[in-house]
This record gives sequence, C-alpha cells and structure tokens, in this order.
Amino acid sequence: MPLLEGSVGVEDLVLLESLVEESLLKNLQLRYENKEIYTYIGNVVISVNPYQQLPIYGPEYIAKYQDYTFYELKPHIYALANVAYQSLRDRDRDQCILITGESGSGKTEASKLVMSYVAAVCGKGEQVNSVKEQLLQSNPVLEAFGNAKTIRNNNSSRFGKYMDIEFDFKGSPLGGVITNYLLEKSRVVKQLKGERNFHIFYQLLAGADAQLLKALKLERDTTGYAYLNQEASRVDGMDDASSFSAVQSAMAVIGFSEEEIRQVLEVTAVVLKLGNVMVADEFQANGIPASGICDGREVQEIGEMVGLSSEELERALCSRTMETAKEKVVTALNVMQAQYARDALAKNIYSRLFNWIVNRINESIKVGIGEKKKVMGVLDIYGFEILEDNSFEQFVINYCNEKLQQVFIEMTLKEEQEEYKREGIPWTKVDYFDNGIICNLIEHNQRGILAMLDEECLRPGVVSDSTFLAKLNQLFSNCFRICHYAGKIRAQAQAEGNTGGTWGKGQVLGQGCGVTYNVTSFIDKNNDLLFRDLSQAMWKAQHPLIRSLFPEGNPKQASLKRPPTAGAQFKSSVAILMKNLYSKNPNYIRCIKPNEHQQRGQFSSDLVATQAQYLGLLENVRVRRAGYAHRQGYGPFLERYRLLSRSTWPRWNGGDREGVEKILGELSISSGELAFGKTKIFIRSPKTLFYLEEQRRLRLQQLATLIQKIYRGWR
Ligand code: AOV
Ligand code: MG
Repeated sequence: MPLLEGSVGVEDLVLLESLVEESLLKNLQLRYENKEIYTYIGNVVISVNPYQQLPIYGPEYIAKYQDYTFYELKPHIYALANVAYQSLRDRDRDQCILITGESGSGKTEASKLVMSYVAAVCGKGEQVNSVKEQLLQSNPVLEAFGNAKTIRNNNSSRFGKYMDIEFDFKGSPLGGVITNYLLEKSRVVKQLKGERNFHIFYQLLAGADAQLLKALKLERDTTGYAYLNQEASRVDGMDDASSFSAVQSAMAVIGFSEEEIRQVLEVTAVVLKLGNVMVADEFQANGIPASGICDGREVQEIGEMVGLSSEELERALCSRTMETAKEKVVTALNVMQAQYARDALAKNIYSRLFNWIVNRINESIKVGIGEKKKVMGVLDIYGFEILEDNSFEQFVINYCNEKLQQVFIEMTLKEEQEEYKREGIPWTKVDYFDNGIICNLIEHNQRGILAMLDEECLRPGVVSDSTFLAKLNQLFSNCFRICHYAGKIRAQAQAEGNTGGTWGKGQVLGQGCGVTYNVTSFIDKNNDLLFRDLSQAMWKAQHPLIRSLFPEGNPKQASLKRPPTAGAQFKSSVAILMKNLYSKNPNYIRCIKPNEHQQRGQFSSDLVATQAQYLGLLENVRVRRAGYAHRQGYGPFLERYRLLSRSTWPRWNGGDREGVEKILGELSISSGELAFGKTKIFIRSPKTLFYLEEQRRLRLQQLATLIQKIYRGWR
C-alpha cells in the first residue's frame, strides 16, 4: 500500500500532512508531473487529464487490477471499476459511476475506460462477447453524431449520456439501455469561431467513396457547405476518413442493416444540403415582401432524396399556413422567417435523427423482459461551461452539472454517515457547501427560472425574450446571472454588480462570481416548435426514415395539444436520472483539466485551484478526515501489520480483531486515535497511519538485514 508521501506525493489526499489548498494542489501537480494522473480521496478517484497516451491501460493492467483490492495498487480508474463490478457481482448491489468535471477534463475517456475494464473482466463466451461488442461499439457511433470540436475540447460531447449496463446473476452482461439528454442542436446550423459542426458531417465528406458521394448528391469539398465552419474543417490528430469507416462498421456490429445505415447517411446529407438552400426576397402580387428560393437545384435534389416534390418543399419553407376552425390562411414568409424555418427544419431533422439512432441502438442491446438483472449505470454528460456568450444550451448543461454536484454532496455525506452507523461508531457532522439553493433557483415548481420561462412561453399575447427577462428582473432586480457552484474565477472576470442567486454557505467561494446568461433565443429554444407546414411536409416524404421522424405531421394525428417545452422535458428527465442514481451505490470519478490549451505536461495551478474549489475537494477530504481518516477490514489490516508484534508474528492463531487489538495495544497508540467497528478498524489521524507505515518499513528493513545475515552465514 504505497500511500505515503514520496517523490510522487501521497496517493490519497486524506493522507496529506497539512490540509490546505496549497498542499493539495502541490500534491496533484507533483503527481501529474510524474505522470501519476490518478489520486484518491478515500474511494473517490481524481483524474487529471494527461493529454497524452500513458502506458497504464490495456489487458496487462486490467489483469493486475482485477487481482488486487482497492488500495493495494496505484490509484486508477480500473481499481474503481473493479470495486464497482465486484460489489455488483458478489454483493448484488446496483452501481452507478458518476463522472464529473468541466468541458475537456476527461469524462468521456474515463467512461470508456470503465466500460472497457468491465467488458474485459465480465464473463466469456460467444454470446457474451457479442453483447460486449455491441455495447462498446455504441461509443464511436454516438460520438460521431453527438460530439464536435469546440474551443475547449476537440472531441466535446454535445449531449448527455447515461448508460445502464445490465448483467445476469453471474455477472455476465446481458445488454443495456442508453438514455440521452438534450443534444445541442443549434450547432447544426451555426458554430462559434474555431469550432466545428458534429463530426459525422466531416467524416462523411472525407470518408465516403466517390460512388456514395454521388448517390448522396454531395461534393467532397467542405468549403461548399454553409453549415460547415470554414476556418475549422480539420482537427489535429483526427482522421475523419478512417473514423467514417469505423463508424460504419460499428453500426453494422450493433445491428444496423445496410439499408438503415444508408438511410441514416441520406438524412445526414439532407441536413447538410438544407444549409445551402438560399432564400431571397421576392414580392407578392400586392407588393408585400415575401421569400423565394434563389437556386432551385438544391431544393430539387433534396426533394429527390426525400421523395417530395420541390414545389411542396419550397412551399413548406417559404410560407406558413394558419388554421382556424373555419378556414386556412396561407401567408408568405419574409426572408428572415424563411431562413429561420429552413434552419429550424435542419436542426429538427438532425436532433430527431440522433434520438432515432439512440433508440435503434437500444433496440439492439435491450434485455428481454423478465430477466433478473443487476445494473451498472455510467453517466457521462457535457461538462460545465462558461462561454463569452452563454445561452439556453449552457443554462441547461450547467443546471445538469449543478444537480450532479448535489448528488455528490448528498451521497458522500450520506455514505460516510451510514458507514459509521453500520460499524456502530459515533459521528460528528461536517459543514459542507450545499448547492441546493442554486438547484432550487432553477427548478422550483413555481418560482424557478425554468418555470418562469415556461410560463412566458405559454402565455398568450406578445411574448419575447425581453418580457422573460423583465419577469426575472422583477424577482432578481438585475440581469440574469446565476452563481453556479462552478462559477468562480473565470466567471468573475465577466461578472459585475449583484448576482442573481445566492450562494448560501458558498459565499466563501467569492463575491461577484456567476455566469451571465444572454436571454436571446431562450423563449424560442425552450418552445422548440416547428411550423406545422414543415412537419407535415416531412411526414409526406417518401423516405421512410425522414417520414418516421415527424409523426406529428400526420394530419390525422396532429393534436392541438402543445408538446412540453424543452426546459420542462429536460427538467423531468434530470429528475428521473437523479432518482435512478440515488437508488444505486455511487462511485465517483472527478475529472480535472490541467490547462486551457489541451497540452500535455502543462499544469496551471490557478485553473486547477478553481476546479478543486468548486469540486469541493478540500471539503471532501475534510469529511473523510473529520471522523476517521483511514479504515480497513480487520483481516487485511492484520495481514499488513502482523509483523509489528511478537504476539502476531510469525504466527497468530486468534481472530482477526483480537490480533489487531494486540498490535495496536503493543504500539501504545492512544485509544482516542482508534475506534473498533463491527468489521473494520478506524484510525483517526493520518499521522497514526504514517507512524504504522514507518514502523512497518523499519521492521521490513530489519527483517531483510536478518535474512541477508542468515544467507551469508549459510555460505
Ligand atoms: P470531456 O468528456 O470531459 O469533455 P474528454 O473525455 O473528451 O473530455 O477528453 C478530452 C481529450 O483529452 C480527449 O479527447 C483526449 O485527447 C484527452 N484525454 C482525456 N483523458 C485521457 C486519458 N486518460 N489519457 C489520454 N488522453 C486523455 V466535454 O464532453 O467537452 O464536457 O463536453
Ligand atoms: Mg465528453
């Protein structure tokens, strides 16, 4: 158990000599510089993104971690995955792996490491292997359609993902279920400078052979597409063409038929082509401005691909039908409205395609009803984001992160408290920053920001982003700004004046912190409505996949009932997720981003300090240390320190607990330092553990010298 401070720092922050932020950071830095990217706080794994391939993964390492208990080897995600899997298999406890951290900190990579570890150790056989392959291959497919290069991360997840992996009673995988959360669909039509659209578009253009391109009516050159950012079409180290073939074969492994793959690519191509549909001013007979399609070729081609006449498509894009009980009135859209309609259609087709893909994967990996299952959930969402201009998407992403922080706070405390109860040891409460107040500010049923936004969306009359802001202002007297748990230093630069929400105890984290949200488009993005003309046109298309994505376009089915808003949907899916997480045994991976440049070897203390603060690492260590810093089952403890007492060394015939009492009694450790639980020994201060370790080291040295002497004597 190499836990002690050495050239690479302590492996468990609980063992830090002095518990202040500086020593915590120094320790992480020292380890990072020595390529030790993992560090524990008890059973929580902290992972600092190395931005380089380290030789610490793969079958050899998996085999090692499989054979040892948690603290016996160096900290590793494999160790955490191993504990979770064994507890699921042997103790029948459903598990969840919660991976948090800001954008680019390494969550998605961590989730893949967990999955590949579990896949490697769980069960064998042809059937089992094919289930594993399907589960693993879902990653490249979802990443192609749901990830994109952003300023912060070349492979940024633009959707949230929760995957339940389901096992039989022996611990062999049966299948799984993926739940996805709100894709950032605005990216389909517009990206920030230096960012890309979703990977699949570039992969398709780079990887499709000439024949496929022709069939999809595409040109290889990305510069021809209005929806693709021109100054960022390539990503360093990313091979779009070879990814394309990987995605196609992954889809085949999962069970997509050739026909389905073709249709998915056709729909993807249609989205890309929609961006090139140019609308321009035209005038109606009465001189009122209207819009029309400038160049009919693109519309013609899209029409051919989806099986719709170009007239019908143009009509849907450039006009709007209002239906009253008595009559239908068709009005022409002006250019702005027509462009808006075109973009709305592209975003909707793409995000629905994404949902369809997730459902299609689920169909392949689903487990038969009635089979008794054990479950391991792996959560990998988009990380906390503060951009220069924060919109609805950031609001939703940050809300989700806020909720996860809440789970962490509640579960860490609860877990700790429960362990003391189980072991029959008294517990002293530790103060911990509670972000419940921020969650409430967002999600409260009547007074929460989401509720107010919905109210504004549903209110008859003239509604706009500014009426929404006015409403917020009545309550908050200032602009719309939230002090997120993760908001401090970088947000501070942008923040002035009063803050929207309050921090409760988190005031400690600094004054004037916060993320300012620009309300522009909030109403629109929350409403998420598509003109009926468009959904009806899509439903009329011959293309089976396109058609199936727009069921509400069926005039027979079209109901006047309004679908729930995007915010309301998100809130309820987050609530379901939370309930699910609370029902499982949590395992935490806290990811940290060492620098803003995606560079190996760079450790920016300020940046890490901010993350350490908002992740509550110090508090976490304090909670761990408040009671007893270290605990271990009697058996393993005896095994490790047996050699320290003449009563237990070289032989001991009594019980484990009695043996431990003997050793600790002989070392005259004060009784206040120790608590004897039902199955574990608890040690209050790390110093005592250092002392034990030091004694053990000395004793081992002694024994080694002794053995050498005996050996020399023999010669
Ligand atoms: P994220 O999931 O936390 O960001 P990723 O897991 O995508 O971050 O990691 C970003 C990049 O960091 C990866 O593409 C790798 O290049 C590198 N990286 C991360 N972890 C490792 C590792 N263990 N070993 C080597 N390289 C790594 V976001 O989805 O943007 O919130 O939204
Ligand atoms: Mg990610």
